[in-house]
Amino acid sequence: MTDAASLLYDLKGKRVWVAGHKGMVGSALMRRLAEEDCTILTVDRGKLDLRRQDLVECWFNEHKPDAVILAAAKVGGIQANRSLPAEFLYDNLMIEANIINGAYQAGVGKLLFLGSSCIYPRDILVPISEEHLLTGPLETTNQCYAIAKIAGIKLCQAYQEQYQKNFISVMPTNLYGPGDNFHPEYSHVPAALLRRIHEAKMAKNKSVIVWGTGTPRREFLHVDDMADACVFLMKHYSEKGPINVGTGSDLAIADFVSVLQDVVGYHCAVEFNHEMPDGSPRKILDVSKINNLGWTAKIPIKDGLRKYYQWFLENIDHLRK
Ligand code: GFB
Repeated sequence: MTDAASLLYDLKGKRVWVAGHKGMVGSALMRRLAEEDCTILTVDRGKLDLRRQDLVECWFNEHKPDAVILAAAKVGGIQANRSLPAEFLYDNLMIEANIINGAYQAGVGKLLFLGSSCIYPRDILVPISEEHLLTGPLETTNQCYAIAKIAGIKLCQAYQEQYQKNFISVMPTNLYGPGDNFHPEYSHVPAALLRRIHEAKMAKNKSVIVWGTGTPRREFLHVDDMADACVFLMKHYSEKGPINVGTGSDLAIADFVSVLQDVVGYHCAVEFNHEMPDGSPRKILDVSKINNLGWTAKIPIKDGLRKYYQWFLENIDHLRK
């Protein structure tokens, strides 16, 4: 990592709460923060329901974190977003409102809120830069999730402006990696297709089903790169507006399938199911802002997907799904 930017927040000796430490991003943050000289705080979902304001406030009072990384969220792929809009809106609004306001009340010095690239308008020129927030209509399949995440960004911004709190928001592109959810319908596309191609290989099937037309393009970032970016931004970013994190390149879903077939070592025919949605046609992020601060993604997609498949095989008996 290049530390070209000046150090704005020192993690050394700090008590850092990783909210959502068992999720894919949260567990990558746990691995990455273990390299920093800080104390990591966590709490299990069974012990603290983040949707309950009173419980979240008590937790802050008792544990007194210096810093918070808000990686807890209700997340899922295109079909989960379409099927569960109430949970995607309600759970995410409650979690972020409770934690961001709780952090303000408890005098937390730094907070990083994780958003998503789906906050940006659907039909916008790519690569999408941070200024495009709220300049056009959202993609309908994940509108509720996007609105919740936009509310979180605005909440961080409002506490910055009104109370000079160092609360920042970070927008990752599509992520994949260890700890991903492999639910056959509700997962994101990397997990869904990795699993389906692997199962086709095991069953020696002649074809594999891929949703939509295969033409939408997506940018995929390994979650270890994402965790590294979060730690970098905790230290070096303190602006009011969101900052994008991605690789700077994307590929069509049809091409992504070929790469996954290489990785799994099984090339069969691909059947596109046009009944299923395509979602956003293209949403590659403009990552010049974070690149100019001195951070770039390091894990090439093929290497990342090979590691991902290896992890999948090693954990096949206890995957989240
Ligand atoms: O990761 P994903 O579900 O969500 O990817 P989004 C959806 C794209 O992959 C669509 C295609 O173009 C799908 O048609 N696809 C092909 C598949 N086969 C499959 C499959 O088996 N499963 C899935 N899930 N997709 C998400 C948002 O949008 O982006 C989230 O819904 C979040 O809320 C995430 O913001 C970053 O990329 O469309």
